[in-house]
Amino acid sequence: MNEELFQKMAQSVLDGDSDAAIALAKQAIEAGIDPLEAITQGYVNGVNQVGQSFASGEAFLPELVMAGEAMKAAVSTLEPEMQKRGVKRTMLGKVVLATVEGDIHEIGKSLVGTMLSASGFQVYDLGVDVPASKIIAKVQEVDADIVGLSALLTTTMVKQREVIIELDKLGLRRKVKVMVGGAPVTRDWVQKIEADGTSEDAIGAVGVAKSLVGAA
Ligand code: B1M
Repeated sequence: MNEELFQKMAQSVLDGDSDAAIALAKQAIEAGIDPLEAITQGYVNGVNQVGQSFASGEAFLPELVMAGEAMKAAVSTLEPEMQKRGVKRTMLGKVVLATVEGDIHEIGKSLVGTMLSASGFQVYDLGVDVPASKIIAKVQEVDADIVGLSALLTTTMVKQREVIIELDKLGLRRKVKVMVGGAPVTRDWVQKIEADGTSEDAIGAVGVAKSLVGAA
């Protein structure tokens, strides 16, 4: 039964139908389905298919935009339920989170933020297309434990390195851990830029963040 709902969720994203995506999200909440499962087994399949069609030239930017909007609408609808289900404990640490400069992909970054905050981290989400200077200013302002940098484009991954270099120049690199993520990020890249951790998904990101603050 859940399978059927998950398929409809993927289809709503493929159709770029935000209303349907929201209605299905509400249906999932009423049925007691884990909201993260709805995202990963439902909507994400739709957005991945659109991404593939876009890469192969079968879909165009408007389809990509509409799929992104539908996905975003679904995640926003499910977000309060994710927060509710999170087991809040003592504050585990402060995380400054952003999608790097030049990159406007926000869905994965926001999902990571929601899961971190539902797990007990205080998250300062600076949004998308955020310059290194703004990220570092926030790290200093709130005395962050972790800075989380999302990048979805091969062309913007370099900005993750830029933040690390800037932190280093200011003598902050030892003080703050850097977690990077996003579809193009590989283990090799993480080693190359000397980041402290990465994860392929939002659940994994919570585990990595916990280990970075010694709470795992
Ligand atoms: Co864009 N886009 N896009 N896009 N888009 C990709 C990334 C792409 C792979 C599509 C493709 O060609 N197959 C491709 C990148 C190619 C590359 O560089 N390798 C691409 C392109 C080319 C572009 C444009 C350049 C298109 C154009 O204009 N010609 C343009 C760039 C704009 C810019 O940023 N400057 C563009 C624009 C857009 C939209 C705005 C239309 C829209 C985003 C809407 C929005 O966010 N509000 C969009 C979308 C939707 C996608 C795809 C289809 C889906 C991304 C997504 O939301 N996935 C994407 C293809 C794909 O990934 N399948 C694609 C769902 C989300 C839950 O997963 O973001 O991967 P994800 O996040 C995961 C993990 O990566 C990880 O956990 C998350 C949750 O599980 N994670 C972290 C992410 N951040 C993390 C941080 C961490 C830890 C884990 O620690 C800090």
